[in-house]
Amino acid sequence: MESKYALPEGKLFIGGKWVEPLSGATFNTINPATEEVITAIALAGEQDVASAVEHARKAFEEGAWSKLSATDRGKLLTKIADAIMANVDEFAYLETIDIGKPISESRNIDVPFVAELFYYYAGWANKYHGETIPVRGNYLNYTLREPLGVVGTITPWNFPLLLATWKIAPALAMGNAVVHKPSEQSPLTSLKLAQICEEVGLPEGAFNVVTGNGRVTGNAMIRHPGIDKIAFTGGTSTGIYVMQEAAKTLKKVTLELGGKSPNIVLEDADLDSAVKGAISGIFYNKGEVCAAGSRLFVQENVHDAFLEKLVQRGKKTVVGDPLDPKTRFGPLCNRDQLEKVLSYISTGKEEGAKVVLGGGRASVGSGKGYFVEPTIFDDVTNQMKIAREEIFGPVLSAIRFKDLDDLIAQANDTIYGLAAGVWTRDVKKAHYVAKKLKAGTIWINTYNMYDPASPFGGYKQSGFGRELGMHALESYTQVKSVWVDMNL
Ligand code: TXE
Repeated sequence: MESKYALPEGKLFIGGKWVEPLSGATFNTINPATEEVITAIALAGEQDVASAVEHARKAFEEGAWSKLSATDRGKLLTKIADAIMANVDEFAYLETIDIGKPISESRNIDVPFVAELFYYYAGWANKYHGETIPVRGNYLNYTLREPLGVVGTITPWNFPLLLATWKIAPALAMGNAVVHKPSEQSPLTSLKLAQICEEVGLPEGAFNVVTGNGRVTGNAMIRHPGIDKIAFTGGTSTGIYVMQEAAKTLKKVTLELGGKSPNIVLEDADLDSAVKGAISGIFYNKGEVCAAGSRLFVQENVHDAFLEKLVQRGKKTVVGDPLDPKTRFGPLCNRDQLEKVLSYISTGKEEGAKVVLGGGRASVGSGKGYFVEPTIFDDVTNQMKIAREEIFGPVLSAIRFKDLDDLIAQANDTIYGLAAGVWTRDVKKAHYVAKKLKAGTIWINTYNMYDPASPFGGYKQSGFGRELGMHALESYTQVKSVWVDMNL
């Protein structure tokens, strides 16, 4: 471990204990800013996953976890949130060295949001419940809202702890036990969360962490008959595979997948605000954001003026050391991602799009690290590969449109439907476009807004099921209808 912040090296967190993997296997996690090994991480095999599921099942059926009242579960989630904030610097540091996220974002946005989520779902623990229903005849009918059992969470590397918490917090709040697999690219903060759960006295087996890759650990999870639900965030092709495998044991599945979200500038927009929104919509978190506004639609009569302002502002996005508090743009998460993004940039050039900003690798400090320049393409058409496929990096494709009909047709012409932004001063047009777009979240005169209370999820191939807010609770519970004969 390259810092004073020590985690148990090469161990899994199962049944409330730190254990060596039965597989005997480990892998290294790499700092993308320096390309150095941070630490060895356990690679959980099939037996390890089976052991985690067994402990989770026990916690759910008969352990101390199963005996807690909903109110007490909520209190524990509050303690987790408090402990996260008490360790905010350590969490932020771990996230930043693991995936290159600027420390200003880890420290001020991601980790506090994680704590907020635990506070938010702590409040729901004793408030999402059944009802009595006025049925025909002299019968009492009521429903019990019950947890599903063991929930497997499989999460990506772009917002490691945050996206994991979107699942873990509501799952625990509703009384499920969780077996969590973070991405192999970003396991550190999930291990730290396990330490916190241990520290606050979460009953053993309620939360387990099995680190490892998709091929071994992930596969073992989606195939294990003892897991009742898989909550997944990741690439669309992986999501399709997860759903196919989960179908074999009829697991419930929620999928939050990729996107190619339109960020739309109408001719009457406040162009300066729209420029800021377009830049943060694509360069925030280095564009490694499922909801990134990667297709920028600009109405043709303001196109040239807008692009000029956009490029000027884009030039201010300086690539730097993610541990420097002033840095707003760090390295991509891993070498594969770097190569993928560079290859899309080459494709864009070959397709005839015009690079107006960036367009290559960036060099920071020693020259090591997976840095790429913030890149903007102009003269893109919606049919080009760079406008159709999720790049998952800081590459913006600017596309022109004539009028609202043309816009709606182009914006919806994608397999994805995760999010969209609309910039306009015309309130009627704003709501008209919001209604017409096929996407799970619409931002009007803003972008990338999230709150624990507001639902998030996809239309079309961006997945299904809603995370956050009370909508998430539905997918971590099931309803039992109970009938009582009241006839004397
Ligand atoms: O994602 P994966 P990767 C996209 C993005 C990126 C590409 C690949 O375009 O370039 O996906 O990234 C686990 N069974 N997104 O490889 O593979 C894996 O270990 C079970 C978009 O990181 O989808 C990790 O924990 N699990 C996305 C999680 O799935 C498996 C966010 C996500 O990994 C598995 C991330 C398997 N067979 C990537 N294979 C977004 N839009 O939010 C992998 N996993």
